Parts: sequence; C-alpha cells; structure tokens
Amino acid sequence: QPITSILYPYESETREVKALDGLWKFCTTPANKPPDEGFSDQWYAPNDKMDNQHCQLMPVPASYNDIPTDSSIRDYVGWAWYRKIHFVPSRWSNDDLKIFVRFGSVHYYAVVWMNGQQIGEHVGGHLPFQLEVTSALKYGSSNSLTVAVNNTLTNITLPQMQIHHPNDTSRYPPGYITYSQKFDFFNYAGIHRPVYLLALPAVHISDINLITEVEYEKNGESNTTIGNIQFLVAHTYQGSADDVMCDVSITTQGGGEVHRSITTCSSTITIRGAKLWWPRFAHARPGYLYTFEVSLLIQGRTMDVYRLPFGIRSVSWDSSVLKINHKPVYLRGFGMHEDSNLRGKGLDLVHTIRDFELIKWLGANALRTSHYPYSEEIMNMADEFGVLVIAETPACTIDSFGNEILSHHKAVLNELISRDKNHPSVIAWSIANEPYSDLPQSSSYFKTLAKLIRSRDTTRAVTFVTSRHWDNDKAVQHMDIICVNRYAAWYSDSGLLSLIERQTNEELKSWHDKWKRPIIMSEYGAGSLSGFHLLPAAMWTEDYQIMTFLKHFPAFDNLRSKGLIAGEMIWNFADFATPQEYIRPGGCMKGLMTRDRQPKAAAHLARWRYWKLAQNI
Ligand code: GCB
Repeated sequence: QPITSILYPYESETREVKALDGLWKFCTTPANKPPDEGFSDQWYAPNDKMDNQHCQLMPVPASYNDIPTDSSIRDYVGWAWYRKIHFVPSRWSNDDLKIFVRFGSVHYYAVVWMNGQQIGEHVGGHLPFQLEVTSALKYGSSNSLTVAVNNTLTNITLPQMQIHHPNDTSRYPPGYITYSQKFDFFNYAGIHRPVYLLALPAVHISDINLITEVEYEKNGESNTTIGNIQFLVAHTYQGSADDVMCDVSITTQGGGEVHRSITTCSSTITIRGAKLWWPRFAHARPGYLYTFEVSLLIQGRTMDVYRLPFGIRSVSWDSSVLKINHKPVYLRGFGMHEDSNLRGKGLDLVHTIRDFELIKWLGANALRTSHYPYSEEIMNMADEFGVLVIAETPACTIDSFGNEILSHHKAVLNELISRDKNHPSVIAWSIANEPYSDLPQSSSYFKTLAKLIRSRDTTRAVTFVTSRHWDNDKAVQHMDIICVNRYAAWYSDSGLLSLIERQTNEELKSWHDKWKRPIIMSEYGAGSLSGFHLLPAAMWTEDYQIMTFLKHFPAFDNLRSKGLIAGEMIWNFADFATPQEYIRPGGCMKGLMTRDRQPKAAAHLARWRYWKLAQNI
C-alpha cells in the first residue's frame, strides 16, 4: 500500500493541481479471452494496445456499470482498463518539484502505469491514494496513464463477497461462476472519484494533524470561549530538524488573522474568544470554519504552503449522551449511500450539493457514511454545513474474523483516519455495519480494532453498528457508543405496526441498562414505492412508511426524556441500487427521497420531526 498521508489536493502558491477527469478510453476483458488478457497482451504499453474494437469512452469520475446499455458491463466482474492521454507542461521538469498522480478512489483493486511503467497499486475501493510519477513522465509532451481496475470481492476484501463455482452442468455451463454478497448495495465499480496530477515542491508538507479542544472561562457575568489547537505538520525534508520551522497563521472566514507565529512544526495555539464549530441548529451558526495556513520553512526559506479549513470543537460523551463543545447534542439524521442514477457511485457535485440542500431542508444534523468512507468532497460539505458524521469503514456484514481480513481492516482504518482526522464533522469512527458480533471470535477482533483507533485518535468515539440482540452481542463491550439497527414491523413482525412502540422502548432501554453508554438508533424504517398508497396502510406503501415513523417517534421521545437514547437515524436518506433480488423492486426503497432526490410523503413527516427536535435542543 502507498503511504497514506493524504492531504486534500488544494492548490497554493507552491502547489499545482491538474485535473485528469473527463472522458477516458475504457475496455473490459472480452468474455472469450483469459481474465488477465490485458496483462499478458500489455494493454498498459504506451503504443495503445487497448483494442479499439471493443473499447469505448467512459466518463471519470463515474461507475462504469449503468452507462452502457449492455448488461455484460453492468454485471461485469474482472479487470476493466482505463486509459487517459494527457499533456504535462515542460515547466514541471524541475529538480525542485515532485509530481504525483492522485486518485480519490478506485473500486476495488487498482494497478497504475504511466507511459507503460508500472508505478503502483492500491487495494480498497473507497479511499484516496497517491503515487509518485516524477521519473515516469515525459515533460512538454503527451503521456499515457493506464489504470486496471478489478471489482472482484472475496472473503478477504471489505466488503466481502462469496464466489461460487457451481458444477451442476444440467443447470450451468462448464466453468460458470456465480456471486453472492451479504451487503445490500450494488457493487458499483470504476474510477469513482477525481484524478489529479499534483506538482509539489520536492520538500513539501506531507501531512497535518490538528486536534482542537474547547474551554469556557467565566469572567464575572460573561463567558470567554477558548479554543486550543494542537498541531503537527509533517514534511519530507531529510536534513537536520534544526533547519525546519513552520510559519503558522489562523484566519477567520472573513480573512482576518487571529494568530500568526513562526514556531516548531509541532505546537499548540490558543485562541481566546474563538468561534466554535457547531452542528446545525445547536447553539450558534453551524459549521464555522477557520483556515490553518502553514508555510514550511527550511533554513528560513519558504518551501511549501498549505491551507486547511478546520473547525474548533470538542467531542465527548457520558453514559447517555454525546456532547459537542461540552453541550449535549441529540443526533437526528440518517444513513446514506453514494448512489445515483447512471453515475452509480461516481462523485457528482450536482448530487452532492442537492443532498446537502435536502439535509438542510429536513432539519437534520447527522449522517452516517453507511457503509464505506464517502468522498472527500462530501466530508468537506459536512464540515461546511455543520453535519455530524459517523464515519464508517466498508466492513458491511462481515462474518469471519481471521487474520487476513483483520490486517486489511486495520489498513483501511489507518487510511480512513489519515484522511478524515481533521474534519470537525467527524465525531465517531464506525468499525463495521452489522457484523456477526454474536460470534465469540468477534470480541477480540473488535477489541484489536478499537485499540488501533484509540492509538491514533483519542478525541472521537469508537463504535460499530450492531444488529445483534442486546444480550448476545460479544463486541459492543469494546465501544464508546452503541449504534443499533432494528426493523420492527418490517423484517420482524412484518405488517404489525402496533408492536413498534413497545418493541422500540424495550429494546433500546435494554441496551442502555446493560451497557450504560450512549445508544443511537442507527437504522429503522420501511420500504415504500413512491406513489403507492393504501388505506389502511400496508407494507411498501408510502402510508406504511409514514406509520412506521409515527409509531417510533413516541418511543424515541420517551427514551430521550429518560436519557436512554442519544440519537435517531432513519434508513435511508434516498432509495439506492441493490443487486437484483426478489425482495427488492429495483433497489432498496427505504429512502425518504426517491433515487432522483425528490421527497416521498414520509420526508415531510421526518422534516416536521427534525425541525421540532431542532427547536428544543
Ligand atoms: C440493514 C442494513 C442496510 C440495508 C437495510 C435494508 O440492516 O444495514 O445496509 O440496506 O438493512 O433495507 O435491508
């Protein structure tokens, strides 16, 4: 795995960024060829061996699955090849620069060549990686970037998938392969997030770690808010540590400087009268962001400049509630998916902004990045909008806890924390969604991962999302907060709406009584087909989805009044694609929004609820 100190690719006076997004050449491996044909036939070679006969144009970023009209591409499993011809300016041929290619994410395995030279690979479909290409480039000339992408999931990938080789030739042709997945979303594939070339100073800032803490100081009648910002700036300078200093400033949104110092690159800054970052509708304007600007000085000379937006806030919790800036906050939100029509899981800024407009419209203050890390652009929006985020790994429904999956899970967590550690919006790390945490071996597995997270970050809560029974879950004991998914009157007691209130009260109280930790209802809901109505309400109608919510709300109010619940999150923000299954009419229909982001009737009810909760924080 490449090094994962992965600062967002902002430009500055010392950093140039060139987007390689747009149309790329794309080919899958023909069905009559061996799966590794592209490797043996050297499709990565600069003389463009990607056969024009079966190649086509493909937009980047996007999933490739839903764009062509051919089901063999929608359902393709194996190596797919992407190629981009691009120009590199001659001014980049400079000993003082290093050039990198940076991928926001490629699902799932990626092998990368520049001008026929393999420059690296990456495993895992949801996190960025950056590879150095300085010596592989042709400057002042055109260059050929090739990426081979493989979406095959197995028992040791996250998420996991089972591959079957049925040998019953009365039903399947010889060599036939089928796949079964436990996770409930379509395994979209391709280059999902932006691709950039970065020209960085040879000696550059490689990482920044900011930790903020908040204090209130009483001065007679008034309170002064104090923000402490502990920072660590990492760099690539190899010489003596005595040569290195950092010129650090902190500026407000209006551009005013509230701090400036030339210091060692690891220090603490105190801001009296700090404006805090708050979640939406908490105590003041949500999402206040300062800019942390740092110039790396080597023997007094500026080598690199980087500006990082950040918020001053603290996260804490007691045995029943979460606190931001030492004040209780009740989560009202949902689980989401990166999913949209035609684009699949490809980043689409139209959708990103629309989703945050809808989050604002709904009066929500929290989301979970179910069931994998979302794009950096979405995380940046959560910071801006004051949305609290439970950041989740792609470990959805894992059922085996061996060493191989553990070591990949560790790598993913390390990459996730490296990427998202500076986001004020992130309040908790979710190790997994609905693992088989009733199995005894899950205990040491989750204990190990919780320890890893705490060794890297003690400022946020550690959790995972359980669907097990409160009395037989073996892994929640290692968590700071407990997230529970439960589908009363849907997956259990289907159609029996009258049982919801009792079951929700009993269930969540039992979790709290046993563990005395903040409990979040992280999923509940019902599927509804937009426009389908029946009275009395029946499953799959919009009426039933509304009734499901209406029956949960009194239980939540009761539990909340007794300090037994710290948040409620609807499943799901919007309808999303799943594999073809007889229990799903074309996708998971539990969205408040349709897949094209228009409200279903239940969205108006959720909006009424969330605005009401927002008013009596
Ligand atoms: C769950 C899963 C989620 C599914 C949902 C459903 O428990 O966490 O990924 O989409 O149920 O609708 O089945």
